Amino acid sequence: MTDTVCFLSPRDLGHAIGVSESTVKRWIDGGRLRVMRTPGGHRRIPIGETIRFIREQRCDIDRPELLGIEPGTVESGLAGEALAAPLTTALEAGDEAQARRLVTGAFLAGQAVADLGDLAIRPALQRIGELWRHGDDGIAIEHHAVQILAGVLERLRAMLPHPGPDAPTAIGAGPSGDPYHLPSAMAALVLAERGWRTMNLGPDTPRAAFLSALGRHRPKLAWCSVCAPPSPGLGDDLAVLARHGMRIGTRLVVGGRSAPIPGPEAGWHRVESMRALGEYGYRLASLH
Ligand code: B12
Repeated sequence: MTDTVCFLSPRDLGHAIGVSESTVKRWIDGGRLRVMRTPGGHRRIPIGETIRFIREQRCDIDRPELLGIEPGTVESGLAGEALAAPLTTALEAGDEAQARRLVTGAFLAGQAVADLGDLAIRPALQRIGELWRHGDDGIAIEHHAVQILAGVLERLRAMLPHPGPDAPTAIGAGPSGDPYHLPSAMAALVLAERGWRTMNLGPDTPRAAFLSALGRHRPKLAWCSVCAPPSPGLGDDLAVLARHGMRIGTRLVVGGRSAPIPGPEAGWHRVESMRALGEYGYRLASLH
């Protein structure tokens, strides 16, 4: 997998995507691919940069193993809503490898992480969520599906380019008492894909811990993912986070199935989907 491949030579990238070494060198010298140089002056392409280029240019991948990608990943050609049904089947069967291949294949084909979340992962889990009513089996399948997808998201993250030194920072979490792991992890990934340096504090994060992370890192953006039925203290928590954010220059956005509607003085924005978060993040990152 990609964690074993960190850099590629122009020759290996050429082989991986079916072009000549000199074509890759031309792309590098023309600034289309960023590289590091070895002490001997040879060009080496970081894997995150390689994947970025492949996704943006919609390159065919002839030799996935050269990129550390497992065989079968790039063949499904499914994206968006079309991915939801096979993904559901893979998750119901507990077929981790197939779930990984499907999601990673769509990602490599250029599908935005936000669309993977809104159009494929969300509906697949919606269907899985119907199963818990059918007893222990359903609950086991649901728990396993979350574990599988958490691993898949982790893998996608490892395929993104490292944020540059000037990348803005975003920090986020699920509020106290909210156990949902995937939505906040997905928000982090969506923003990372848009060039943010992200820090996901995860589910069930106490307000004081969230505040402390904001104070320490002074991010440009904070997200809160509210998926469990809102606790009585949630309104207060969001107000305190938003006020603190305003003092230190952090914008707070709130999303998720149970996100409340903000009042006129709330000081935070509600964002409806991962796609909208990606767009918001993109706009905010380009403001100086
Ligand atoms: C996995 C899961 C669990 C797991 C979570 C495990 C974990 N560690 O994450 C566990 C087992 C803990 C669990 C528990 C319960 N669950 Co549950 N769960 C689910 C399930 C199957 C998937 C949720 C999920 O992760 N979805 C994937 C994410 C990515 O999708 P999403 O949450 O829809 O988020 C999308 C948007 O909301 C948005 N978004 C989310 N966050 C953010 C943040 C920002 C900033 C932005 C911009 C956007 C955004 O983008 C996402 C992608 O489109 C749902 C089914 C469903 N329909 O969603 C049920 C579901 C939510 N659970 C439900 C229930 C009833 C429960 C329990 C009460 C069950 C019980 N009897 O114990 C408990 C309550 C827990 C609690 N404290 O509230 C019901 C809720 C019904 C309702 N009307 O509220 C659902 C809908 C299942 C069902 N069909 O009935 N659950």
